[in-house]
Amino acid sequence: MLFQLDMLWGGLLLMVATMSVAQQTRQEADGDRETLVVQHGHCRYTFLLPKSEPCPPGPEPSGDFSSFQRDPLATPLHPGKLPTQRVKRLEQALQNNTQWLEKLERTIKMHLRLELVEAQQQMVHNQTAPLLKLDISFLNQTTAQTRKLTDMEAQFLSQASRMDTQMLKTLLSTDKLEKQLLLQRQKLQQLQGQNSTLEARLRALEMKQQEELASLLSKKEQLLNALSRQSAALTNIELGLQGLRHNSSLLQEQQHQLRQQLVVWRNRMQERAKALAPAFIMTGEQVFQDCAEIQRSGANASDVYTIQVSNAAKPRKVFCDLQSSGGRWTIIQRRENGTVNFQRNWKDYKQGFGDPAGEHWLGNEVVYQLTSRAPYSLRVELQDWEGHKTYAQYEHFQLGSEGQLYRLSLGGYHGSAGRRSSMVLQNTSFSTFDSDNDNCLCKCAQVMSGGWWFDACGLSNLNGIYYRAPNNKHKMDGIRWHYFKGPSYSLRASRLMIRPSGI
Ligand SMILES: [Ca+2]
Repeated sequence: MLFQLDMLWGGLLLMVATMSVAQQTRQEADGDRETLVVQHGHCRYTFLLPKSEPCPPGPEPSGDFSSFQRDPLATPLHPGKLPTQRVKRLEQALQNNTQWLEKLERTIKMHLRLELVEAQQQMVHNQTAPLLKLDISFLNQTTAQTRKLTDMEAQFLSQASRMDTQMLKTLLSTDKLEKQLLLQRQKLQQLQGQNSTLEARLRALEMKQQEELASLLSKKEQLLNALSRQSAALTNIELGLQGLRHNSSLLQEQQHQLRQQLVVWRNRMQERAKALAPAFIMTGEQVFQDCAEIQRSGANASDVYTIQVSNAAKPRKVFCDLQSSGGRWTIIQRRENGTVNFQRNWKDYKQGFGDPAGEHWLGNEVVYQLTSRAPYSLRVELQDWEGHKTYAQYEHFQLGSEGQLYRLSLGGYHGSAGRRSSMVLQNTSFSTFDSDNDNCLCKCAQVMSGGWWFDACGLSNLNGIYYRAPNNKHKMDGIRWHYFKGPSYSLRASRLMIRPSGI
């Protein structure tokens, strides 16, 4: 019981404390109840309390708790029963107050909870904005960092891709080099094999050469012995020759005397031949094929004679040189003063033109007939404007027929007019300005003038234009012989003459 009283007083003290905290309190009386309104912050609390009745006089309690010792539900107490009734009322009042306090406590707790929730919400609201700002800032920083990382990753991937490509190329090149190395090794092995074979052959050759060298050395000793013997013999021969030279000088003197006698006899014979020459022509008893036959018949004077080639229709007058270089020459061409025009057509060169006693061309047809019946030699005599003379001689000379375009065939060249022939030796056809048979796309006879055995267009042309000194130089269409005076020097005189070979 005393415990319940303590609790009641505690609850009242709590209520008083609560009420003291309240900012505003209002009391209203309604019948046997009292309405108590408490303003706490924004909240207002209304309490319905039983109306208190006047308490019987008694000892006044001490302290400041007089207002809380009143029992609002107290009823008038009968004498004798006053303590018991009062206790019951107090117990009832306590019970009611206890219930009320519990209700009040629940209400307060509920409101406190609501306020707490609101306060938490407010706190959350107040703190959410800065947090959101922080989040956004952090998010922006994170995004920037993420971008940087993405860029770095892209760069890294790009570099990695490049390195992969380079590595792939390196691997390919390495593979290629390995293959080449393998091939080179195989070739090297083959070469080593060949080298060993060659070395073996070389050794065999060295052995053979050593044997031959030994043999040659022995032969050399034999030859040296023979040479010493021959040297001794030569010494004896030289001694004998010294004796013979004395006799030879005597013989030379006798030979010189004989030559002088021969010259005297030759001059006499020439004088006689000149005296008898008309008789050869006039008598007509003998027919001569060429000048060689004329000379063989006794004529010795170089002059114009008549010949009758076996296949020719009529006799021809020719100039015979019966004195130069053994004589017996039939002249077939002569240039000496430019009095005859050599710019002729094919027919003229075929039949011949000019005077046999002067400048003339004997004719391709008669030369063909002569050289086709017997082997002939050709001699070319040349003279420049400085007085130098030279010659070129061919031991074999023959012309083809007209059907063969008077094709030239030469051989056995020798002479002083150059170390090489200025005429093409074989298969060169004759050309004139109206018959182009040379080996040039051009027409050499028109470019070089005259008729000749042009090649393309060759190193000679003795039928070119006659140029007198000093206008004879730098002339491509003059009388040329390359290996005598060069390609553009026009000569002063020329002769072509033939005779049977073997004389
Ligand atoms: Ca031509």
